[in-house]
Amino acid sequence: MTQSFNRRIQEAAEVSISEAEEICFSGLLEARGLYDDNAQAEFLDPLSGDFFDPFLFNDMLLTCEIISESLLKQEKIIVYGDYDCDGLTATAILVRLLRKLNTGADVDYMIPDRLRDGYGLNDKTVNSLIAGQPDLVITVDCGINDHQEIATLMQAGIKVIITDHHQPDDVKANQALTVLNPQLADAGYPFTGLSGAGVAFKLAQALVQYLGNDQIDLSPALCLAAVGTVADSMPLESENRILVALAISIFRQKASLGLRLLAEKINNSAKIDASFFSFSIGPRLNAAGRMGNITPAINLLLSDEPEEIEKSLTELEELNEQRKELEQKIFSEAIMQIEKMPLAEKQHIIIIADEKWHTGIIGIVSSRLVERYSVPVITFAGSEEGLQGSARSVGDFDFLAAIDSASEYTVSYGGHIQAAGITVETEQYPAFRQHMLDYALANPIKKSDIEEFQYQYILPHNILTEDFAKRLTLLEPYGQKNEKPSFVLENLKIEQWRTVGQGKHVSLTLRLQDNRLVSAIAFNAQSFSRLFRQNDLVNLLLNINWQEWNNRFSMQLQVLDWAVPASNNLIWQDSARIENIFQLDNQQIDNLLKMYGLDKKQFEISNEQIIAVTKYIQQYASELENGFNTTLLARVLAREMKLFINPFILTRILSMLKEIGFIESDQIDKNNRRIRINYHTNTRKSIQDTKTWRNLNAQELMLNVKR
Ligand SMILES: [Mn+2]
Repeated sequence: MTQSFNRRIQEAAEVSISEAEEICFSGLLEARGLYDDNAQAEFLDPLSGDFFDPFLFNDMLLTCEIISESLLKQEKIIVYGDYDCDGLTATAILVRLLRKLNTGADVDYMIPDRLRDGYGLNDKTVNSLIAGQPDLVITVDCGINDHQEIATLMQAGIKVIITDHHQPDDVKANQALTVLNPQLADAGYPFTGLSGAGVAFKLAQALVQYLGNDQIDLSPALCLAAVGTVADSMPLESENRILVALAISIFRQKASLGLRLLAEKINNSAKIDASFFSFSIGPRLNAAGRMGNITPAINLLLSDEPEEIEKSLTELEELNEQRKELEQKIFSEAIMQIEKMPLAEKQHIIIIADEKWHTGIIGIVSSRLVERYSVPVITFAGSEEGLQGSARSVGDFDFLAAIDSASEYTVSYGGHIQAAGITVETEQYPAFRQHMLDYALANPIKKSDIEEFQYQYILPHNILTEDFAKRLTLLEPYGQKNEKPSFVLENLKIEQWRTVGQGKHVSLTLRLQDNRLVSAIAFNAQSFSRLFRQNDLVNLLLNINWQEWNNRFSMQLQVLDWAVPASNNLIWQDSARIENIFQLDNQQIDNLLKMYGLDKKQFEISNEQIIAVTKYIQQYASELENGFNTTLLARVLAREMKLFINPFILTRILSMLKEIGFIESDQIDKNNRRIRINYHTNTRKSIQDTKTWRNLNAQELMLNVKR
């Protein structure tokens, strides 16, 4: 998709700016699978889109009949939810509506405790449900695979309705009266991407219609459903796109008072968008469940009393602070563990455990570790059954398949390719860990950032205008299946740069090929300042944002990644090719010299170079351990150590240092590798005893190294 986009963009270079922008923009729509004009128009105007009829669910009519009868008979109804953001908002949607209908029915809810009960129904929660003697239980965001528990409830004379959006394992085993789940093959519903809160919202729509209760405003329910949808990472396409876009447009006015006050407290002037739901509201609501005290979160969503809401807000903020502190503590302890590990135990997967860690936090810690180390991670904490782990993947690594292969060591596990939960007995942990290390070694992740980089949209400089930035906002709200587009701009000249935010970020002024100046920000870009200097050319991967500041909108470029543009020196430009030929020719340089007319001097290695590389590795050991681009490192060395060096020479020196046991090293992909100083070897060979030295010396490439 991107390749054809880039081809079209090259054609666009021949036409006027407005035509080029047109081609570019429709390319972005096509990349979203939107080809014909109607589909594109619908996508660009989600606010006038229509919801699907909720009665398309085969079970919807019967569900409404059962609930309506229960309401009329003033029965006791319990909504059984979940402790995460989706489950909480789903619970709130139904409880609020059923109470609002005000038939005298006793409407209550129950949410399992994340730390004590875990997700869904189990013996314990079923017993306390039965003890409450309800007439009707409606599950939200859970229940689809709890066959035994549902059967027990039904045998106890309790009517059960399941609403859920998780993948069903065995439809026939289900004994509930009705099931609303868009994932069921015979659900009858045209869109499978609803969240738990989305399904609850469809039920709310249907009930209001069924009861002929038009005066009930479903806007608060819509906003709750949107928060649940985004927080649960559901695809923002089809009905979800309409739902989220609508909710964003009315949120500050029509969301329930609790949500509105929460948003105000977080940031009174923040732009309400999908990322506000996922990064600001979601984590705060989730903090309650993680810390084992769901009350303030659900009260916040259910209440319309300002005082009660204020109290819940304060408690929720406290829980969120506690969560953050605990997260930081576990995260730094995890890093300390990882730093001490030998490279082999962390280069393809990281598995760490501490019985003292908190099971409510390990999921976030795993995610942060994935971000830092770019490998799949499982973080384990102590639990009743031994160790409970949370797995987060990266690239194409399939966690479910990985854990499947180690199932003999587990008590239980579940989840999907990207994220999974695992429980193992403490005695089985070492075997489980070793199995997973072996598995990851045999099935390494294929995706690398650098390869990704090549598959982004390459944007001609003249299209980068405020108009274009503004137009891109039509693609919002961004989220799953509708990611914010990132663009590559090639050969930008660094006119000026300075560090901001206590040296953590870099603010750049860049000159475009048409001579205009634009500014960009690179967050957490400490290494950028060592890699580039004023007047350097750079290729940047960036987001084009249209941002409001003091009631004024402007274009803001956010740098996501950078690379050195191709130069005309082959050793620098295509070090991977040089390397390839060198290896194919049995590590002889004759062919290279002949084929490309290169100068032999460029391949000669001196003592000074070896010493400089060694010093540099010692100084920046921890950084290099996380991976680096060989070409970039060669350039840094050349500049900082004031030294002639290139990627070829650097690679040879690294080989020698590996062969004498000074470093361990592995290749991430053709341009990137990781190295680690090997502090444990005390029987080091001398450089001259290495295979690499002997080979290069035989070709008269080793200079002034004393024998
Ligand atoms: Mn959910």
